[in-house]
Amino acid sequence: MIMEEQDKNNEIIGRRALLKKSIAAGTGIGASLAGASVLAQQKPEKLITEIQDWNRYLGEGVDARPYGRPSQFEADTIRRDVAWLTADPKASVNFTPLHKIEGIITPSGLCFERHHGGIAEIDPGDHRFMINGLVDTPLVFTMEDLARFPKENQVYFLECAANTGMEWRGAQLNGCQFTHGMVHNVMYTGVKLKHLLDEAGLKTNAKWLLPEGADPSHMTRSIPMEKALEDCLVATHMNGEALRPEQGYPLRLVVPGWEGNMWVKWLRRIEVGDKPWHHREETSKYTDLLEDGSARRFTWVMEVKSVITNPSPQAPINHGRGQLSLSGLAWSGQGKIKRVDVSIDGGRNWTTARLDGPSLSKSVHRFYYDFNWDGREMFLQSRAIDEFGNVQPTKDQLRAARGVNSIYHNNSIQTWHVRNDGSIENVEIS
Ligand SMILES: Nc1nc2c(c(=O)[nH]1)N[C@H]1C(S)=C(S)[C@@H](COP(=O)(O)O)O[C@H]1N2
Ligand SMILES: [Mo]
Repeated sequence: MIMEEQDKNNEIIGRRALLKKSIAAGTGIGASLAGASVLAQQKPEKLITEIQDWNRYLGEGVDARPYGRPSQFEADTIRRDVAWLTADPKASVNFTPLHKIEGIITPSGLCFERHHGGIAEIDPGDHRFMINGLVDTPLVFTMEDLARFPKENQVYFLECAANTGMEWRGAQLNGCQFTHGMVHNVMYTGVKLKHLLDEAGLKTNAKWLLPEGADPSHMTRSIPMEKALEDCLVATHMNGEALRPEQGYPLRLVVPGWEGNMWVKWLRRIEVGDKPWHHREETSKYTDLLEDGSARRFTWVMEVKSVITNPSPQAPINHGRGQLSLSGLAWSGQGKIKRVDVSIDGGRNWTTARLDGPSLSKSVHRFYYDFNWDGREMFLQSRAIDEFGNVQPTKDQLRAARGVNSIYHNNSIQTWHVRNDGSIENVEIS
């Protein structure tokens, strides 16, 4: 079945060796055995027979990395931007390298960033958080005041409503980092917004909130009171340490399952009112223009979605045919993911993928599909279904409902075209 295969150390193993290998391992799956080679059949090579530098000389001591950093060999695992997307990096976005990460938690240094006025650099001692408007007692909190309230820990995804927005009219960006990388998933530590609102005392006509950022963009969004009382957090920590400056240090609003724009960073004030404010970020932006000229507004929930992260255009198949571990992410702003299906033939046939890792509400889920690739071209797709039965739509279904004017809320099924040589391209099929 396989003529030649390259192993990890770039040694060529002939057909005979491979056949023997599978017999020795006793798997009965023939040449599809993946990954390892039998030591006894390995040609002597330096990496095996000689002591290497890292095995011989003392390494750096505990004083070398007071704050840890990734291995120098992971220099490619970084956030990246798309130069032509925006005019200035201070009002721009970069993307999470989804094809380079595993599990469900996004490392803090890899979380995509979206700023409208650059990163505010705030000394927590100078930060004040206020609640005013339709409350019994307008309040000002220091960071120390906030630290006295009961805390909780929750893992949530944050997805920008514009994630995948460049793909509405056709396949455009070549890599899941760029098509789907405006999402991150971290563990937040924070105080329930409800506790703070209770402290101020809500008036009976208090129906809406307007959180505001301390950055030069003065980001504001109207949030209905039911959501604020249900599960919103005022967070100080992500992944166990203080929020990173780019994620809103020292204080950010967490609005689980809802579009990223509402998760106000550098949170300085919440005004309580009786109706929505209709500010810029919920009228001219983050509103979906339909074909008939009308607009969907207040489209808060991020609907069920998934993407195959490996293999994908930035992570082609380098090991040839045979055993393949396909992997991806799925999420729903409504709750948990119940099932993910994978297709290798562009949606004709579907197989249920294996969900792995914690299944948490409004968090990303990790899925795997382990199979034997016969070396033929593939059209890879994934389709997520959440616990309420919501099914991720095809691109055609989404366009039939919403047209092509929008950039927000594209949760449609993504297709990767895998060629015989393992290279991969972002395509669309209808
Ligand atoms: N104060 C403030 N909050 C903000 C923004 C901003 O520019 N200023 N950007 C919003 C947008 S559009 C998104 S998608 C998320 C991005 O969060 P992140 O930078 O942690 O990825 O923050 C939101 N909160
Ligand atoms: Mo956003």
